[in-house]
Amino acid sequence: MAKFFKEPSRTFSEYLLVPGYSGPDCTPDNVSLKTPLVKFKKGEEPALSLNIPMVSAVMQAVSGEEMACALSREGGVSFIYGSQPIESQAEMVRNVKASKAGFVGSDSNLSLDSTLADVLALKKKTGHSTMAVTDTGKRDGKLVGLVTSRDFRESRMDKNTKVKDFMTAFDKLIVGKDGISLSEANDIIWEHKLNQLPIVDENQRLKAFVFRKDYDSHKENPNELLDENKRYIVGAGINTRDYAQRVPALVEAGVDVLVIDSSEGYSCWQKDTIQWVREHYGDSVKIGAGNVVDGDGFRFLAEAGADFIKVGIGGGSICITREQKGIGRGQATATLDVANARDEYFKNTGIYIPICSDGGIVHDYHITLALAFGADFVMLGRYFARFKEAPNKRVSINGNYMKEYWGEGSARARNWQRYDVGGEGKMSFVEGVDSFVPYAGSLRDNVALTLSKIKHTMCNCGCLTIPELQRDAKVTLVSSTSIVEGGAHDVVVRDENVDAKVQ
Ligand code: RVP
Repeated sequence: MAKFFKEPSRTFSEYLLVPGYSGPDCTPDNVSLKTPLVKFKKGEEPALSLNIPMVSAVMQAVSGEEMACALSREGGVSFIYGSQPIESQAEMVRNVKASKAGFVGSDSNLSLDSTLADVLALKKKTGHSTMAVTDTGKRDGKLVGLVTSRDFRESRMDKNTKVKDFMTAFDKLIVGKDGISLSEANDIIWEHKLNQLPIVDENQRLKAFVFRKDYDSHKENPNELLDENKRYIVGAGINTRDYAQRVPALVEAGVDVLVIDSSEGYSCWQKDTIQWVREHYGDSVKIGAGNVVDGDGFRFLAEAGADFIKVGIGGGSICITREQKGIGRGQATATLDVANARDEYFKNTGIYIPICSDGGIVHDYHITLALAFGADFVMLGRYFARFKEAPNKRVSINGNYMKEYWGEGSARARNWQRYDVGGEGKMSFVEGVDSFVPYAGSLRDNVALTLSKIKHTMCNCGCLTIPELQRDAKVTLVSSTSIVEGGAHDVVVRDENVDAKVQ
């Protein structure tokens, strides 16, 4: 007879936190959101930790280089999507590692023969008004000039004017030498009243820019997650097919942590992949695995040697796996079950394996609930896809800005390796949709607001750290009627339409 779970599986919206005692020290400023990213032995420190419990999803629409830098700056980690050729994924990792905190790789590049029309198109695409002119038109070419909005008058100039005729040429530029420190670069910026300083090597090849505004924000980023060389920490997704080629390329590019990206991870292929990594790199390469939704799946991947384990099947906002295949489990129940298995494993072995609740976070408080249910951090797709740093396109629909957001199992991404069950390597049916999400602006502003809510909730619960929340949180199931009670109810909420009728 099949095994039946006694309780229905539930999702985060069905729960609330019940406050605990808050003492005088229980203030948001005193809350630490530091959390382990990879496994560690009792009494030891993990080799990698996060300063905030958030990572961005292994998705084409979410985790590119700009997202990776922006999130690491705030204390989290992006996992660069693996559903692309090995070389381009490794290049993205290399670019993130090349953009030291405060030093930014040039994403807007022109050649001498580009035209004003090209300048305007590029500005529209990237939103940036500083453009490098290089001999190759690429980010690492020899720097021959710079174009900023001060160099042209759109209304007065012919769109076919060549960049070489209106750029500021190299000999008129003030540049920094490759290898200078951020504070030296900042001194030059201040001394010469610049908005940006191009950094070039001894062959005049462009290495990076330092922007005045970035220097200011760098100083304001106490949570920044950097390696020992002050470079951003970055992750990457891999699959269980081409790991023998992909992993070496990513490691060579400088990746800090890998994750096997799969919708269902309780499989021999994940074990083989982890084994291969251990045989070739020992413990020096960190690798997460998943996704699982119960203790059996957790124990299997723990024994296989995973450094962290992801939880969640079918809860993603763009995911239709449950409808298509009838597999999955409510995200709250899955997280709780796996967290219990993790705690049991820790008791028996002295090894703590962090777990990540992946998918289905709709409201900020769901993150706090996921942590209270035992997650060490959460992975988010929809949340980050809304931001300007995501690699997806911004479009205007009915006068509102939206961002495109599509699942890895959609016909658009065609990431069949994520849904691989062996056999022929192809996509048999879709498990994800193509959609839009409202554009929400910068990652920095939104993450700050989310963290502020998490910290306030933790204070209400009397908890100053994530382990305290995991240990002391009091959680209550809510009835559907009390969910209604939680929103504004029995009042007419003012909006423009109502206000217009008020005399
Ligand atoms: P969400 O944050 O709710 O948008 O969910 C993101 C998660 O959904 C991803 O981290 C991944 O686990 C899952 N996903 C990605 N693509 C698909 C799909 O096409 N079904 N699902």
